[in-house]
Amino acid sequence: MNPVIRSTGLWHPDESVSNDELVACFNAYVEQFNAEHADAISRGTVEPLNPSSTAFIEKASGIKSRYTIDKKGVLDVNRMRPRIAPRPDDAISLMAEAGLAAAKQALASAGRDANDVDAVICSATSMQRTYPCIAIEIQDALGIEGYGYDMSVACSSGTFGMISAINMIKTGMAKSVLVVTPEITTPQLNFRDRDSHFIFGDVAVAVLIEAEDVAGPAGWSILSTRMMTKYSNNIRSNFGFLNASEEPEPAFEDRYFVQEGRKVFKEVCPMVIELIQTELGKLSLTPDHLKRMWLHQANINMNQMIARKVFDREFEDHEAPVVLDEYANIAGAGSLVAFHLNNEGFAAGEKGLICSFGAGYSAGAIVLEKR
Ligand code: CO8
Repeated sequence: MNPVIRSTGLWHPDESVSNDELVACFNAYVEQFNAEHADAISRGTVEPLNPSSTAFIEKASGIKSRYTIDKKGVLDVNRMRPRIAPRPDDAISLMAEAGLAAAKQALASAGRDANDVDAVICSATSMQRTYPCIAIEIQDALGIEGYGYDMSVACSSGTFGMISAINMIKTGMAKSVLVVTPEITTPQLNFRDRDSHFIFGDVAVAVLIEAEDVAGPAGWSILSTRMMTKYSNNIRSNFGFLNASEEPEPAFEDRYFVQEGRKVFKEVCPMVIELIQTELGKLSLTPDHLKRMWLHQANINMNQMIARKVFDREFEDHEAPVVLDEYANIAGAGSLVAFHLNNEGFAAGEKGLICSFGAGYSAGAIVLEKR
């Protein structure tokens, strides 16, 4: 059966942190650290920390703000990480709550309820816990029969999750699948690291994928899908449940996101350009057949380079829309949030491409046609 993207939904926290606010906190931390270690710094045994700047962040990344689940904790110079209240085991988890809000919006905009959905996939960079699955929690909260499972492929979590759902529909395993990507990234970010403290934000996005013979909003046909991975250590987190048994115990800092940003930039851009060109070639399409590309949202300069090379010309903003100015890097949700917020104005037959890329390395492409 042919799969159709029927609808999407979005959730983000109420609170947003501007670059100026983030930099003020970071620089207060730098001053505090340098004052506390003044003697060691003057002896040359401790390196002084350097301040961050809004101008650098905007130029290097294009990010202007990011949503976070707890602004107060992030901007508390003595804490610099969100504060999450523990919940009892019978309360819904934070990730499920975020995913649920996005899922409800996707279901409402397609006029669906729980009885219409066969399966839930929760696909995100990191899971709040390994079991029971966050997907099963969302399935239960919505009252969906059938099944749910979690999966994770870093920044390609959203597209790989969608492709899994697309294949379920194609093989007849399911008629309607909800893919939910809650990215609660700010607890994984080292807000004391000058190179990366500005990069990530919190969000959740959901996509409803159904068989085309199920009556509903026109939606989007899937012309092709592509998944690729290529091992790289340049974006890494060593966090996991084995940490508890590691001896010596790892430093807390080792458990956060780390990257070689320059190398990522240099290696991922050509990989993604080639992937998009190959995918279009397989469909005998040229880039001019694409009205829009919804790209992963990590860095404005990366997105501009990829779009310029793929279109082989200067392009208009609406041809490769940017949401990272407001949302920052939202990991596996980036290309899908760009799609959710910028998919109006397509006539039947017009085409677009969703493309994710990031840690792994991983990249996923889905070529769409408006029905
Ligand atoms: N303020 C002021 N100056 C700074 C700052 C700062 N905050 N940080 C660095 N600088 C300085 C450096 O010290 C350096 O100075 P100098 O030239 O004197 O040595 C200068 O600025 C340039 O530094 P960089 O070379 O590091 O700067 P870049 O221009 O390369 O920009 C970026 C850095 C923005 C990180 C850029 O390299 C980039 O975006 N690269 C791509 C990264 C990317 O796409 N990563 C994807 C990761 S996301 C992903 O896959 C998901 C992972 C899982 C999610 C986990 C959730 C937490």
